[in-house]
Amino acid sequence: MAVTRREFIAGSATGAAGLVVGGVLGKTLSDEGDGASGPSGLTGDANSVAEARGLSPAEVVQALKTVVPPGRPDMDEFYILSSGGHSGQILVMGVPSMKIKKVVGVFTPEPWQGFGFGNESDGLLAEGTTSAGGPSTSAHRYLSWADTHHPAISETEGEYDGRFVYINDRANGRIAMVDMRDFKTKQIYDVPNLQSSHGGVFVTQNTEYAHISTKTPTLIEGADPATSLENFADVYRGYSTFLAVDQETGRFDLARSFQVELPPYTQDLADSGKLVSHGWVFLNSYNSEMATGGNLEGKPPIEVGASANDFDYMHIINWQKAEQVVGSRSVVINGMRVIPLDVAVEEGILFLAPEPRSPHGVDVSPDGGYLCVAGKLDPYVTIYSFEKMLAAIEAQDFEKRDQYGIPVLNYDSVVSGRVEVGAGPLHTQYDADGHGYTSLFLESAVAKFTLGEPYFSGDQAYKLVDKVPVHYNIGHLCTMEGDTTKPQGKYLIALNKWSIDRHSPVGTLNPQNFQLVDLGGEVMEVLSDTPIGMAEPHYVQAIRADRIKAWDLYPPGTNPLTMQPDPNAVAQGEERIERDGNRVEVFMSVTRSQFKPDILRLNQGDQVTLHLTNIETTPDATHGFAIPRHNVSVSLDPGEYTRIDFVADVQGSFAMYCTEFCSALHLEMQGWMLVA
Ligand code: CUK
Ligand code: CUA
Repeated sequence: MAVTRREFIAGSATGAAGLVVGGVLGKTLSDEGDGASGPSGLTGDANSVAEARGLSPAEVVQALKTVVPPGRPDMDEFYILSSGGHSGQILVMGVPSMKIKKVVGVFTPEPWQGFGFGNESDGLLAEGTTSAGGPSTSAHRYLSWADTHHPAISETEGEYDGRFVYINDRANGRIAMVDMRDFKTKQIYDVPNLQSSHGGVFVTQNTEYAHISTKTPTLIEGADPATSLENFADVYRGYSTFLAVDQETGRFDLARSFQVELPPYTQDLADSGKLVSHGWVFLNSYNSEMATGGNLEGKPPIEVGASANDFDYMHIINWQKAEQVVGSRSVVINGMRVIPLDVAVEEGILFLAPEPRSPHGVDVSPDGGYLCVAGKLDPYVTIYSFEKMLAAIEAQDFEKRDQYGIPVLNYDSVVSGRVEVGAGPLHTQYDADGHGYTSLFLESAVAKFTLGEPYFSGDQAYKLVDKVPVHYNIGHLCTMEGDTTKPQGKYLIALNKWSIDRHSPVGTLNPQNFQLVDLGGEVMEVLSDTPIGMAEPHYVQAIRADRIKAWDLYPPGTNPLTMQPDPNAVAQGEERIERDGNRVEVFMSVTRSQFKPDILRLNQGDQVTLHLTNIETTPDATHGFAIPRHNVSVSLDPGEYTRIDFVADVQGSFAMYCTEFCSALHLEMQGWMLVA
């Protein structure tokens, strides 16, 4: 029997997320029932509004659990950092509101941040395009798009520390670093020997390294591309890359970085060991058959060839051991130290474990003791024990060696449980109580199951305990800090690939759909749908809001690329134009509501450098600076310095202007660039 709205408000509903709604709410709401009416045309107390809007009791509770009222930003307890998919960016959102707070320009020009439109960020993007197939063969000066997949927030002791976030470019085998003090990209690194990367991005427990690995194996230097597919096993290789992190700046210290050469099995998702498994990394692969396709040449398509064997291989890498031998036993390939495959085997750095065919995620549990591998084509999550792996390695409990001589651990010796979760399992995250949550792509659902000791024992271990439908075709999922040593439970976000009927129609290309799921109750419950109208996010990490220590102002004259005061920044009164032949340097201040100088008198062919400093000390007093017909658009936050270099090669009068509505006289914030 249906509960009327009035009964619901007067009665009691227990929600998850630890919220109890009922008597108290009913009382408060009726006490406020003074008939206030707003521009929506809705009048009366909460009961009447709910009724007028046709909200069911359950929907009212869902809304109450997710609403962040005006002026209460602290009610978003978590931030999520989401990959922007083929937008090449990062999205920052709040939880539980699911409101977008920012889109961070990472690999793709982002006009509203002036990212990639004439200032130093052009240099950053160009620097991130160095290897073969880069600018020389591209229509652009640099690769101007990317497919961001896996964000990795920096960690200390396996907990997010809110300092940096790393993210990879699936398409081009690159990795970027964003500083979480200002949420801006500081470095883009085009990783040698990687043409593409996918799920192999994470940081080690104390951000000693940011890891990135190959997806499709790379053709080795000097091999003939034309015959390469016939000789695939010999001329293609995978690489597991350990980029050492400078703890002060978050940047990659390339002199301390290295790669481990891998067989060409198409390494895919990966994760870092933590606590008991600290010092190790784990990478799945899904094409140990080394299928190469050729469906128009009478061969099976890759999807068939790559699914022929019953097992693929998890790669188990001891990076602390690799760290010890890299100085003496590596070769340098394209500027990167590489530990060759045979050395990795000889030194006990690399092992394999069989995993059911075509696996997707491999996800290490909060205590570091378990690895959950989702089967993609297999309805099970297979749970490996790290302790058993170590024991098997020690006892040389190998079922064989693969064709490259890599020891393959005995499957039965390293697997500690299997849970039948449903169709198309992909990724697993955790809560603090020993539960795993696995996304089921084919079934469009999330499954919740139990791990073994020390969390659950006997009958209670390795059991499916709950399942909730999601809409639709879920890829990743994310519990709050659910891939760290300190998962927070509370919420789960389902990253759904399809949305069909979930949002108002916007044409033939539908948005992705993020669904917020409540983990606080007896059973999981979907609370909200959020369309992501700009990309296909893959992975998301959720960090507690109180771990973020973002700046609201730059110290005067800060260059965001160095996060230091720039020698060319100006204070008020230091503005000037310096000319030496056809070299012109302009030292300009930017403040409400003028550029100083506001007239630039140039000769055609002048080589111009503009040094711009926003001298504001008020938070949010951001100015833009644009030159028409020159593709110059920059954004200057208070205290920020940037530089623009160009040749004044077109005669004319160009009206410079500020692109941010910064003050009542914003429209007057303009100037002239005269090229005669
Ligand atoms: S992958 Cu598994 S659904 Cu790119 Cu992390 Cu997307
Ligand atoms: Cu400065 Cu508008």
